[in-house]
Amino acid sequence: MGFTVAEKVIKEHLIEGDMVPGEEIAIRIDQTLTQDATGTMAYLQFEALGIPRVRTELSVSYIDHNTLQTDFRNADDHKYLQSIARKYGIILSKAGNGICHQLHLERFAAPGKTLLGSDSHTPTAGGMGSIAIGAGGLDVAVAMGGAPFYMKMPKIMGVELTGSLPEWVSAKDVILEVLRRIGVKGGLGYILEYFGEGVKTLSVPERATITNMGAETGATTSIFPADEVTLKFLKIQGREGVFREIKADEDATYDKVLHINLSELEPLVALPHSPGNVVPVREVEGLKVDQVAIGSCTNSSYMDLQVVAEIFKGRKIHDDVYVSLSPGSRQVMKAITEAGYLKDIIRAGTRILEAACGPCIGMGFAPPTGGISVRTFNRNFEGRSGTKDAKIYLVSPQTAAATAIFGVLTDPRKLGKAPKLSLPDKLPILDDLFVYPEEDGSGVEIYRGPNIKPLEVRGPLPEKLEGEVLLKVGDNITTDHIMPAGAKILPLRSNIPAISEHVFEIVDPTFPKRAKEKGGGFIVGGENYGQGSSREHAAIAPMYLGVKAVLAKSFARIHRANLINFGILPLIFADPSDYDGVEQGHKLLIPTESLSERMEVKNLTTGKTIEGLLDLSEREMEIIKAGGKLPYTKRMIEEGKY
Ligand code: MIC
Ligand code: SF4
Repeated sequence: MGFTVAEKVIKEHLIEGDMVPGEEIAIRIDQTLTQDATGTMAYLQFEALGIPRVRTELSVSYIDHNTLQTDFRNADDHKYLQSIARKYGIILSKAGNGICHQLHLERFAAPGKTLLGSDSHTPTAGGMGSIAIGAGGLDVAVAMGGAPFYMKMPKIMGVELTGSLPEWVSAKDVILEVLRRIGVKGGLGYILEYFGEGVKTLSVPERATITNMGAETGATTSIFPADEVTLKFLKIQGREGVFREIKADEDATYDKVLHINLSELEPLVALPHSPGNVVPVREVEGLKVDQVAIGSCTNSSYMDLQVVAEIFKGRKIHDDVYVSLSPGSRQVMKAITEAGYLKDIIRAGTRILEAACGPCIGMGFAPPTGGISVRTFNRNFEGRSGTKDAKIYLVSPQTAAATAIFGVLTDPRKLGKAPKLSLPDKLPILDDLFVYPEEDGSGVEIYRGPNIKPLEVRGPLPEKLEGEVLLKVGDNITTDHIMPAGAKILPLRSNIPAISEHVFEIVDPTFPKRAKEKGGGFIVGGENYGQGSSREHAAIAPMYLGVKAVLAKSFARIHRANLINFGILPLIFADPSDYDGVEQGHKLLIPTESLSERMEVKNLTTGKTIEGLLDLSEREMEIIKAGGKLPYTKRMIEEGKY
């Protein structure tokens, strides 16, 4: 039987286990990436492992999430990251260089490589034919130390593309269509692999838009084949040397197949507050908007900005609308400048922001009270924009630009003939904001500002877990709910005691105080608990507040791994209807002398005992018993197993 593209790359990197869906496998990691907001913690953990130098082929530390430097804390973190990179053999991408995923695609991603990144949109590099997976910072730290990455072998969902995109319809609409069909949980346990005649009609950056936002389906990653289109993009980047063709075998089979005829697609929009809430733009056309934000790792490549410029040419942004643009990288910025597009964007009235994540992570450009913001981004979770009651609509650059002109949500097909878009034969290569490490970093002093606090580690698992249900929440709780980001909270990413004061802030601001008063306790959640960002702070800060277990109907992949990594039990209701019988304030007792697949959860308030499933591999059980992955990995290193 033949192999799919994903299976081929996994097979080449397989270290342990069988490639049977659902079984635990370990793969070798060639490349890692971190970004500043998850990176400080990842590198503190890497330091704690005591390894003198990274053992990957390539590790890059990007500074792109928090670049505001509103005070010493953020600037200190950047200096810390730079000193770490010099010492341990990591390439540093300085603030202002661009967004990690866009830069990695341009300068480092390669067909057939494995990439582990401490950011959930790491699958962007799947557009290049890499197996690129998002994970918590600790998993990335361990991979930098040369250890394999463990995961359950995913099933493969083939997405067959036929036809070609009509005018005004873009790659963003393709991934919105996938989300419309399978929703924010539909990719759980899968790799989305694109195949079919339509694939060759999409450039690498367009493919990357699709694999990037595949994260919103809950998929482990998404991947495209590496073909002549990939080679063309690599040539533009002066990197054709890393090309190799990777195509699925003729007789490859998929566990499930979605068919999408590109020719039948139309402009789509994800309505608040979920990327899975997708409808055609024409159904909500006419909605008055306050803001349009263009950029993010989903839509800030050359062609995305080219189309915005073409639409803005000779036009003016509507008086009632503010428009921002955060370019994906300096390469893109320079290219649109040289092509003359930037002047059309500026003349129309756009506010040009830095090449960074910016408004996507709530770093400025927050909408007004109750505001409507139309964005080319990938997430529209409640409160993420910085304004709790704002409503965010996710669209393509085409729809965003048309909306900016008319001041109301607009189907871009209204604009008449669409401009022709294409990648130029050459893009400017600007590698000068990458700082390369010292040959021998042993003498480099690590810079540590006063905001960097020591790591918090949980001790070994006690014989029983006892306490109150501190909070009960519903389905699809995101890590933005658990551990919000934004300009106020991001500077605290290297200071767990301080950041823990903001846990669940937008759900229940009394949570941290109550958790501390009660000496910790439990959280009860619904389906897909912890979807979204990879931020391990959504596990570390609750751990710091004494959270012992989360009892939910189901978990999102990265957050589940983060809970285990920090010694918090992820329990699944064996009978989902038991969710209704556990309320906030109930006292629970979970005997933990021995861990097994089925755990007793005694509700001391109601007197009822229910069952919680502990769906952990043996290795994960050991991690929980050790009190988390850091003590576990240290032990493995001491025993010479890594
Ligand atoms: C996001 O898009 O939610 C982030 C901010 O990039 C996160 C990482 C973080 O919280 O630092 C992600 O996607 O993992
Ligand atoms: Fe940055 Fe937004 Fe992309 Fe996250 S989704 S990496 S915050 S641009």
